[in-house]
Formats: sequence, C-alpha cells, structure tokens
Amino acid sequence: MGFLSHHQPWNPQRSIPETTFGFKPSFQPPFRPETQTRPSSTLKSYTPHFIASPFFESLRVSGPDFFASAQSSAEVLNQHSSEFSEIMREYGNQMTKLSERIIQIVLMCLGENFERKFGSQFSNCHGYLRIINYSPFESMKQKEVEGLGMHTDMSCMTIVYQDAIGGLQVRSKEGTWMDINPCDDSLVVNIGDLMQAWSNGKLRSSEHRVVLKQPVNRFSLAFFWCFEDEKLVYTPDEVVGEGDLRIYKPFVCADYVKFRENSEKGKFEKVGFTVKDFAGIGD
Ligand SMILES: O=C(O)CCC(=O)C(=O)O
Repeated sequence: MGFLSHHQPWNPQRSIPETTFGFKPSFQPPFRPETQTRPSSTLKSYTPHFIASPFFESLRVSGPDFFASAQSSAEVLNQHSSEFSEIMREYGNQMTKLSERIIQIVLMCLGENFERKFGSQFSNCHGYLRIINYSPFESMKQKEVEGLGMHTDMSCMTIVYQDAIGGLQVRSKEGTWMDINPCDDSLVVNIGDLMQAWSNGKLRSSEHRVVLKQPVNRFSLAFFWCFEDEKLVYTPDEVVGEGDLRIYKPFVCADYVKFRENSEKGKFEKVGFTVKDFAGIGD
C-alpha cells in the first residue's frame, strides 16, 4: 500500500480549489523577488526556485495555528486580507481531521483492534501545508521537464490536491512510473517514511515525482501529517508480527528530519536519502 485516492464529498457544483479556497489562488507573479528583503521568518517558510528544481517554489503554512502561520507568510503570496489565512486555517483543520480518520482506517487494516490499541501513538501528530507553484518551462527547448524529482515524503501521511494540469507520478514496486491523473473532487493520499518505519515496512512510502508536460503554471497543495519531534518511532511487537523480523531501528523523529535536511544528496529537504538509509537494519 502506498498511494490511494480519497474522494471528497464536497459540493459537486464547485471544484476543490473553489470550495476550499473560495478562489483559485493566483500565483502569477507568484513569489516575487522583493521576497528577498522580507523578514527571515517569512523567508524560512518560502522555498524559492532552484532549490528543488528550477520550476518549483513553495510556501509552508504550519499547524496547529494555521491562521497565524498563514498571516506571517501571506505577504509573500500578495494576500493582504485575512481571507487567505482563514481559508488556510479551515483547510489545515479539515486535513488534520481527515488524516486522523484515514490513519484509524489504516490501523484497522493492519490488524484487529489495532486502531484502539495504537491510535494513541498518533494523537500528538501535527500537520503543515505546502502551497506549491510550478512555473512554466520553455516549450521550444523541451517537451517535458522534471518539476520535482523523485523522492519519498518524510511524513506519516501526505494528502495532495493537484490542479487539472497533472504531472504527479508514482513509482510502482517494479519501478514503472504511473501517472496519477487529476480527478475532480479527489485528493491523493500517500504514505510517508515515518509510517513505513512505524509499520515495519507493512505500509510502503512510495517514490513519486512531478513531471511537467505542458508549458503552463501548475498548482498543488500538499498536507504533511507527521509525528511530534520527540516521538520515538518504534514498531510495536504486534505490528511486527510473530515470526517476523524488525527491519528498522528505533529512532527519534526529529533526528530523522535533521538527517533529511542535512543530507548531501539533495539540497531540498525531501530529495535524496530515505528512512531505510537512516534506520534500516540489514539491506
Ligand atoms: O506537487 C505535487 O503534486 C506533489 C508534491 C510533492 O510530492 C511534495 O511536495 O512532496
């Protein structure tokens, strides 16, 4: 299990961006050069072009107070009213609730009564949003470009909204790239590295990437749901299962996040090493 699609029962007359944001956010001009002179708190939440790829830029809005976080970053998006921050609060809170619900279902699938036994392990999880803008590439030079390179997410779980442009791809166990086509009123749910380690590999953190095939702006909004920093990530014996071997060493969540951020393989926090490199036992 890695990627799945969640059909959201929103108002069918309105698309997800309209329903969730009240408008389709305008990223043109997205994050302007004046950003360079903004206070460091704003800059920290902004990932400019040429870190993940020449086309990718993003803004982080963190929970649990999504409103306050959005307020401190709103200027970068040229959003001066509090409407933007209110929408981020609503969206962040809804995604938190949805993550809690999905994790209960995932635990139920892992074993009988597991949601009751282990639900508390996820009760201190927190989430953050990444508002992502992919800029158009020069179609005269290339037919398609990599907007975001292959990576796994650090989170327990990620919920992605993508606009109608498409480009998200997931790698199968066999190594084939599959398109995750945009679908009205649907969100993509992806298991992340923390959950792969916690489940002793029973849930797979899928490798994915974004390939831009049209020379137009692409917008996505990802919600990353993660363990608290101080959490010791350790698979309970029942989850490992009788006769099965433990394939991850216990580790503190924040240490893994630091490992990813400092990884030399890629400058962007998510590209490069995975939890297997960090805490895997054996091959
Ligand atoms: O832009 C997308 O559709 C996916 C983004 C993503 O994979 C990520 O931010 O980790």
